[in-house]
Amino acid sequence: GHFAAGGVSLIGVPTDIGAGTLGSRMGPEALRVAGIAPALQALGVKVRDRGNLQGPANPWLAAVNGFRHLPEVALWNRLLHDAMHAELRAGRLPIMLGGDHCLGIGSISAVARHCRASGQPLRVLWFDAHADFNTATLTPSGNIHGMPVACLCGQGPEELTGLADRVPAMAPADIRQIGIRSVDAGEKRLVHDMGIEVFDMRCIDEWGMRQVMEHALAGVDHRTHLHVSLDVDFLDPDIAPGVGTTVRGGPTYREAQLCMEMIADTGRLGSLDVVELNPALDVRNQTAELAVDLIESLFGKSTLMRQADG
Ligand code: HAR
Ligand code: MN
Ligand code: MN
Ligand code: MN
Repeated sequence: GHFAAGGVSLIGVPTDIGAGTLGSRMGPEALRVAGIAPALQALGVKVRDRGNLQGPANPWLAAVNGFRHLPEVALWNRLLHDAMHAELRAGRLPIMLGGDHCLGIGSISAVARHCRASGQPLRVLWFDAHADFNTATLTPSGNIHGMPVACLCGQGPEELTGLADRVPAMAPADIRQIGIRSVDAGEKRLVHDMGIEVFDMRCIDEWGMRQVMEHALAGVDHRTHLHVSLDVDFLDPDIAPGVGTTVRGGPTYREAQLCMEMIADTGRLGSLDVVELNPALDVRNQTAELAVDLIESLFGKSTLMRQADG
């Protein structure tokens, strides 16, 4: 059967608690307005919209000991971890509608925990302009959306590293980063020291997206749980203006579609984050609509077209 045979569950997480720009709290509604649920239904996927989680407001404070809003970030992530884990246990494919990328901590903590319980190997594909590997001492901003991968690998405060059944929640060997083009100096050293496999924009330029994705998916087998964490700032800002931290020189529409199509071909997608979409900065919801296009490909839209043709 289809890899989403148990259906998908949409979990809205309307917060910008870890970001440096307000507005990604509106991401879940923008994705709904762009038609995420009917788009998946048209592909034969059963969709349950679980609505939005409710958490603390964004107090918009300065950093304390290197973190902005640590208690609130921890609470949102605990709520998300529990919601995501419940969906996975019920055999469904959760799609987290963010919200900023600090939410990757709760989401992927739940996925990693579920994989240990079910004996499945985990592969996280982290699509982003940024490495998101800062720590309290390295961060230039205190914004926790710049820290989720470090937290998942055990580098961070226990409120954020300890959401799953063990610390670190995830091994550095379980993640591949794709599209990276903005990394802070200290962060760069830590990513290297932790042995994270990074396919940066230069790799994509020199090898092409097909070879990059073949490398990023190498070793994925019939048991692997694939988690996709899609930070919308991965995309070139010319096609995706609705994000708070744009970085020039990202993948084109077709390069991004190829990523999603190659993931669909594995048949191993198990969970998804769509984060950093900021409708306050978008133009006529085009970035949300683009995200929905990519999600359609992730769920096999073009594969179905090929089958229909042949
Ligand atoms: N590296 C910068 C910082 O840590 C900017 C991080 C921006 N992060 C995101 N998510 N938008 O990838 O402050
Ligand atoms: Mn499962
Ligand atoms: Mn990110
Ligand atoms: Mn980013």
